[in-house]
Amino acid sequence: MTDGTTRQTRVTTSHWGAFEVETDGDRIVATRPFAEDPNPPRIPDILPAAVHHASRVARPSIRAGWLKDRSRQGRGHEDFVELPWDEALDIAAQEIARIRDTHGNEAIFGGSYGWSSAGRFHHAQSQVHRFLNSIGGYVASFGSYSTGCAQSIMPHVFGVNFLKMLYEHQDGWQAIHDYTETLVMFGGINPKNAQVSMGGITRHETASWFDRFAAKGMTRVNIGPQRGDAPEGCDWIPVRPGSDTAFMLALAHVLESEGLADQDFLGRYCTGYARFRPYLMGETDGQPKTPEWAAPLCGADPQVIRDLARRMARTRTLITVAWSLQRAEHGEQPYWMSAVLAAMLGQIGLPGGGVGYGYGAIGGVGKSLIGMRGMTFSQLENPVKTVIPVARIGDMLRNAGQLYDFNGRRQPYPDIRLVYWAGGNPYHHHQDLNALHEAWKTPETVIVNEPWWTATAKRADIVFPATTPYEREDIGRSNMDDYLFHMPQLIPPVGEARDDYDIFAGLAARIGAGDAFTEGRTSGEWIPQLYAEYRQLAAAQGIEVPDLDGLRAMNWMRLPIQDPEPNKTLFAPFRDDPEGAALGTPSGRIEIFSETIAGFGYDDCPGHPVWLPPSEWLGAATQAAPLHLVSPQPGDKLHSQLEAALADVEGARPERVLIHPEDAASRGIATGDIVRVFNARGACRARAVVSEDILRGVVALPTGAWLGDPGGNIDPHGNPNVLTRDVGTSRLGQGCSAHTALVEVALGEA
Ligand SMILES: Nc1nc2c(c(=O)[nH]1)N[C@H]1C(S)=C(S)[C@@H](COP(=O)(O)OP(=O)(O)OC[C@H]3O[C@@H](n4cnc5c(=O)[nH]c(N)nc54)[C@H](O)[C@@H]3O)O[C@H]1N2
Ligand SMILES: Nc1nc2c(c(=O)[nH]1)N[C@H]1C(S)=C(S)[C@@H](COP(=O)(O)OP(=O)(O)OC[C@H]3O[C@@H](n4cnc5c(=O)[nH]c(N)nc54)[C@H](O)[C@@H]3O)O[C@H]1N2
Ligand SMILES: [Mo]
Repeated sequence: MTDGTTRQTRVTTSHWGAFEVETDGDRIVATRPFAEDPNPPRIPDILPAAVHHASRVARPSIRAGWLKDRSRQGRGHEDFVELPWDEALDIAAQEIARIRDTHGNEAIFGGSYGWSSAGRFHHAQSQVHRFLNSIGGYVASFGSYSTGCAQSIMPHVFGVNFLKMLYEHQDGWQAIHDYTETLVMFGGINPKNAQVSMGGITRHETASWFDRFAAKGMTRVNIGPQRGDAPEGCDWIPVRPGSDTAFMLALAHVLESEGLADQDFLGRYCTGYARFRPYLMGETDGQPKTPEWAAPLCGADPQVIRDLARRMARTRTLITVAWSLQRAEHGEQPYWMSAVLAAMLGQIGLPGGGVGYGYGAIGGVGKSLIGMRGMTFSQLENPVKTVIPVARIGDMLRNAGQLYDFNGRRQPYPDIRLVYWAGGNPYHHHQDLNALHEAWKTPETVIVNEPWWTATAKRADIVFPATTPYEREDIGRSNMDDYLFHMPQLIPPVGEARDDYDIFAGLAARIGAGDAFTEGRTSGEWIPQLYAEYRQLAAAQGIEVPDLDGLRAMNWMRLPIQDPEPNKTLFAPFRDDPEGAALGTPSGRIEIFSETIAGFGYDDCPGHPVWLPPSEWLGAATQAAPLHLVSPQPGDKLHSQLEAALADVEGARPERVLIHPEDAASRGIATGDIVRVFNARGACRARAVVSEDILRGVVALPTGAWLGDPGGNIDPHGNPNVLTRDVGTSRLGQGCSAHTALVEVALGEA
């Protein structure tokens, strides 16, 4: 749409969905909601300010000390020298080649975890992986910060790929609406988080579904530390973070002791209940896992637990578990135990019954839509086979050559000399950032592609300015969505920014791998090529999409994809035919006891689910650190993205911390006060919000505030990862355990 001046409005998409962008010449001047989205996020409001922010990286930059004599000291402290592109690319290419030729590709860490931006071609992580593969490979990472622990434990329990189960097989919202009578949500289901999905969900409907659940009279129970984790109107059973396994065991104890457990289901579809039952009933350790036992651990009333267990047995019940529960020490246990609890209820395989994971974590879960794949830019083959669990990067940098356990294997950490990051912000996402800063001194060189001077860019040696999606053409689509977008180049690159593709093409050419990386194409040639492949794939499925010029003219289209199975039910085929549709576990059944896991001999993840108190939780509160910190996802943005401009908004930083009135009163804290949140690992500032909606003893500080510059002993903006623990969930999952942390809060800035 043009109004005769230089103003134009077009649609683009992102991980938080589609939105309109108004440009005036080479500037983005406004964003507006996408008309087809019933519940459009406000996240893009700040985007014009962020894209043109002074904190954009203007030109290739190399840290002064590194440029002078490759000094590793001063990483994060020193000024950068700006260089012309050719010179900076020459220097970086020489350094990459030097490290590869001296230490081998095993010395290059290219895991480069992070969400970067939507858009199928210019996906930064795919680009960096392809580049590193074109020059001989790199050390990669397994799993995600989101679900790393679940990705390791759940295949042992259900014999399926965890993410495939979630996105392709779990009951959709329609089935839940039609069949579920009681929805038991551990960690809630939060429409705030469902705004976001990989590649974007165009119609944000989670909140509308909850309105329909309420209208139908469905019982909706949120179990966790915060009322606000579920939509308004849900019942709330406040429980302490890290205690869910005790709560679930108590529910299981009621089922078993009152004859409510479905013994037929347990016998026919499961293995190992006979090994688990003695533990549950206290025959092995003298401690029956009764509601009275669980009550002081989780802070819930025993009668509330008993009533809920009876109700769950009486009605069609879906247990849902937020990803946050496995982003904690022993995160394997609530995940496994929720499966056991669902098995005891005997409703697995019935519509609207059983168990499901990550509803509300991202918008795609529950959408019940499996769209077409395609538009994938190949990352090529990685000849290096060394892979670390994604959240173990600090351990890797600290412990080169040392052995560690991971899901039944024992392997050494590689000796990393070069770190290349594109599309992620480890100084946002990693735990115990002060400890990371020490570990970060070990590699010889750190190279980062970034649009903004993030904390990670500031702690690199070489920084290449990358474009944002608004500065390049791309195609937007997600498997979990029924829209297709042409993402036009809206403005020219800001400063001297280049696309990741062009940065890597420039480096690859200098290392003699130009053809391997580009296959002789520019990005302007790759997009038509990949789109043509996608179009063919679509045609083969009977779906007609226009050619690229046609899509360019349309900007976006709704795809005529219908879920072939809107009422699909997780594990229904298995329920119908347990032999013919046996699960992929060693027994072919749901494993309540796993011989495989027992065989690993891990005391932090034995052969059946158990209650293992975390090392930091309210049951182990100390005088120095009496409060439990949870660090949820921010509602007003995606992780640390767009933070540059958000931080400018009056009163927005430091980030807000939610605290219970009694905890606030005993510390003399009122809403709006600047406080210090601290423990032995670090300290940050935050702005207090006093609220009854959080359990006493718990504080919630969202992630995403940019870490301040090194040197100070307090982070001024409120980044919770100066407080969190950098320890794997267990030797089995080795996931991120961010939600396990004790802190103290005090009035004042000091
Ligand atoms: N305490 C605590 N910590 C957590 C969590 C928690 O619950 N608590 N959650 C964890 C989870 S689940 C996750 S997923 C992580 C998220 O952590 P990240 O995914 O690392 O966070 P983002 O801020 O999305 O980082 C993406 C970066 O890519 C940059 N970028 C965007 N587009 C482009 C591009 O086209 N090219 C390049 N080169 N760069 C681009 C952005 O500017 C941004 O700096 O955080 C984890 N950390
Ligand atoms: N707006 C927005 N949405 C996002 C993101 C974003 O950055 N912004 N990030 C996306 C990403 S990458 C991910 S992985 C998902 C994450 O999705 P989740 O893992 O579901 O989200 P969190 O926000 O970490 O945690 C949800 C809630 O869990 C509760 N909780 C913490 N510990 C416990 C516990 O031990 N027991 C119980 N019962 N509850 C607990 C906390 O109160 C917290 O508010 O969110 C996605 N959605
Ligand atoms: Mo995540």
